[in-house]
Amino acid sequence: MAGAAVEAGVRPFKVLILGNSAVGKTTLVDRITTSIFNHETQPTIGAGFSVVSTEVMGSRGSMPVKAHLWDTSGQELYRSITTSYFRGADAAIFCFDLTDDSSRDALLAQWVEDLADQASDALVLLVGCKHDLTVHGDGDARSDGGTSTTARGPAFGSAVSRERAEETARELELTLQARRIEDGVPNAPSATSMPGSRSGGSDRLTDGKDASWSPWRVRYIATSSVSGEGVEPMIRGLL
Ligand SMILES: Nc1nc2c(ncn2[C@@H]2O[C@H](COP(=O)(O)OP(=O)(O)OP(=O)(O)O)[C@@H](O)[C@H]2O)c(=O)[nH]1
Ligand SMILES: [Mg+2]
Repeated sequence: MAGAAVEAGVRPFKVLILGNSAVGKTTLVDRITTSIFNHETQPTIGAGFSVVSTEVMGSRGSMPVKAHLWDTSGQELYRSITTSYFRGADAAIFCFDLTDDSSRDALLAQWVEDLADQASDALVLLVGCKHDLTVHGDGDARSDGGTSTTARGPAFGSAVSRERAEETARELELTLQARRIEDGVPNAPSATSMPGSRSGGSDRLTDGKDASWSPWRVRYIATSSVSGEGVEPMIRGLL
C-alpha cells in the first residue's frame, strides 16, 4: 500500500499537480516552495518536479516526510508525456481556475479519467486557483469588477461558485470511488496509517471552514498564489 512505504521512509510521497493549461499550477508550486508569487512562469513543457520536506504525524509519532510535487503541463500536446508520470502517485492536486468554468469541466471530462486509469487509489484534493480574482468567500464575482490581469493577460470567463466547486468535488469522488471498486483496490489508502489522514482533525481546509479529513473524500480548497491564501492548509491537508 502506498501509504505504508511512504511512512516507512522507503520513498517520497508522490504528488501530481494536474489541470488545464494556465490554471496556475506552476505558480502554486512556486508559492509552496518559495513563499512568493512568481508572476513570470512560462507554460510547463512535459513535467517538472520539486521537493518539499515536512513533518507529519504517523502511527509512530512525528516523522519527516519528503514529497515530490510533479508539476505537469496542461497542454494537450504533452498529454501522453504527462500521463506517463501518473503511475505510483500517492496524491493528486486537481487544479482549476476560479475565473474559468471550462477549466473545472475539464477535470471531470478528462483529468479524472486519466488519473483513474493510472492511479485510482491516489488521495485527491480539488483546488480552485486565483481566488484573489473573485469576491472573497463565494467566488461568484470578480473582486475588482473584472479588471484584474494575470501575467498572461486578462482573466476572462465565468467565475465558479463555491457550491459548484463542492459539486465537482463530489463528482470526482464518485468517479474515483467507482474505479477503485472496479479495480478491486482494497480499502486504501489506509485512513489511519498514511500521511494525509486527518480523522477527526480540525485543519481549516476550506476558506476558514473546519473540515475533518478522510482520504476517501475529495476536499475542496480555494487558493491564491498572490496572497498565499489556502496554500499552507492545502499542504497540511495533503501531507
Ligand atoms: N491573479 C492570479 N494569477 C495567477 C494565480 N496563479 C497563477 N496566476 C497566473 O496565471 C497564469 C498561468 O499560470 P501558470 O502557473 O503558469 O499556469 P499552469 O497551470 O502551470 O500552466 P501550464 O504549465 O501551461 O499547464 C500566469 O499568468 C500566472 O501569473 C493566482 O493565484 N492569482
Ligand atoms: Mg505550468
